[in-house]
Amino acid sequence: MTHSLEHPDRQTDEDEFVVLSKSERRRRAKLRTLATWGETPEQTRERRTRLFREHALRCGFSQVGIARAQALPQAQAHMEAWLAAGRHGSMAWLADDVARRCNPLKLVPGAQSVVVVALDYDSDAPKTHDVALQSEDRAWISRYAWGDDYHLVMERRLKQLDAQLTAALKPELGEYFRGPGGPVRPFKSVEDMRWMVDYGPILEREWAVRAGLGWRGKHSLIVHPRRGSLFFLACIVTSIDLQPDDMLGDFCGTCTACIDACPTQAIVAPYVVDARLCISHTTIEMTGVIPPAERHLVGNQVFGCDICQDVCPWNRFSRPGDPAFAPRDGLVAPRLDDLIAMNAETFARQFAQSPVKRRGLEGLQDNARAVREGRSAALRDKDRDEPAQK
Ligand code: B12
Ligand code: SF4
Ligand code: SF4
Repeated sequence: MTHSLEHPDRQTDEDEFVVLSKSERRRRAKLRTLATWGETPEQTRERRTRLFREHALRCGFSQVGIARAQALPQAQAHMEAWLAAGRHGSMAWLADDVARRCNPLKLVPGAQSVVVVALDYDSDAPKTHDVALQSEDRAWISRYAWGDDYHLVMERRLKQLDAQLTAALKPELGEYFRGPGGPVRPFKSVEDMRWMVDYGPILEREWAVRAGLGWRGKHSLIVHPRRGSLFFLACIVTSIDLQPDDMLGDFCGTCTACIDACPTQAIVAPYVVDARLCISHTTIEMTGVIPPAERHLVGNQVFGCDICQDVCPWNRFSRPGDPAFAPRDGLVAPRLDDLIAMNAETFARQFAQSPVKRRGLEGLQDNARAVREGRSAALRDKDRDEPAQK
């Protein structure tokens, strides 16, 4: 057994250690003994692993996988090179404390496992090339942003999962928990189980690969052989020892569809995206108006970009997503003019609890105007070139 959980003579009171009464000590010891009675350490580990999986699926996640927590020196070297080349663009926060981002043991002392959960978000609505690229008066909002904000949806479920696991494990882990070689800490989810979605200092895709949730596609996103890539990820770092999953192989093969389709050549090498060139960065992360020189490249896209995923053959297998992500009325290929004319009240209603809210009405309208200007410039260029070709 790698854990030493027996600290019956203490209890936490706002992180102060106090002495427990004899009867309380006995009661807790009995509870723990009952919880793991007759189990080998391996069986305890298997049972806890099952518990994590079952609760994650019960909380509505579509996939769950587990990896052994460890530092990722190779990913760190790649990330440092990526940052040194300035590929993070305006996202300066990505360069903060890279060593921590690449080592879950710096997030949770004594971390043993990284649990990765996924939530599908696809729907039957058309793909980028079906609609947006064909229609000059239409805009494209990325399919991940047609419904509720995934941060909110995933956070709600992670909180639920955290509460369920804490309740289920408390009898056997008690109030105290000792990570291997780590200090004695109260068994509280914030200390022994830390979950994060998206903005947490962790390389979610690196862990998704290790936890067997898919392989890293050449567009850098995680692809699963039976669900494609249209799912979100979140990680739970825990000091609980769990059974890791096997990794899947890389099934991109000789395909380069995503690299070839990217309108800005943002996939600078297989598996490496230069965020500065990525339309998702230009339309969501970058502050200010899209520079005139880049407008013709963003096509119809006013928020995010789906092109590299829409062309991926594995997305034939994508699954209908959670109802929270179902497209709201009018968000699949909205009219550019409608976006540009939208007032604050309509924006607040249409984009309540949506990821687009973050961009704000002004930002969305700046993008929509830039798309329209980019289109007009492209049409002017076409008109100028066509007589010359005749
Ligand atoms: C910053 C960020 C972005 C940035 C940068 C994208 C990027 N590729 O890094 C921007 C704004 C562009 C972006 C866009 C999108 N994002 Co984003 N993004 C993130 C975020 C918050 C951090 C990613 C990060 O750390 N990037 C830093 C770089 C260094 O990381 P990296 O790509 O993993 O770097 C590795 C490789 O480059 C490789 N590498 C580097 N050099 C070399 C050299 C060789 C030889 C090799 C083999 C490898 C290699 O090693 C590096 C370290 O592992 C994650 C959430 C998270 N916390 O992980 C979501 C996340 C990756 N995004 C996500 C999504 C959905 C998107 C979009 C699809 C949204 C949209 N529709 O517009 C697009 C897709 C664009 C794309 N093709 O990547 C999902 C992906 C889900 C999935 N199935 O994979 C995530 C996981 C969010 C979530 N919680 O679900 N995103
Ligand atoms: S999201 Fe769009 S711009 Fe970014 S890499 Fe994919 S296709 Fe290229
Ligand atoms: S489009 Fe092709 S190369 Fe790109 S991720 Fe999908 S299978 Fe891999």
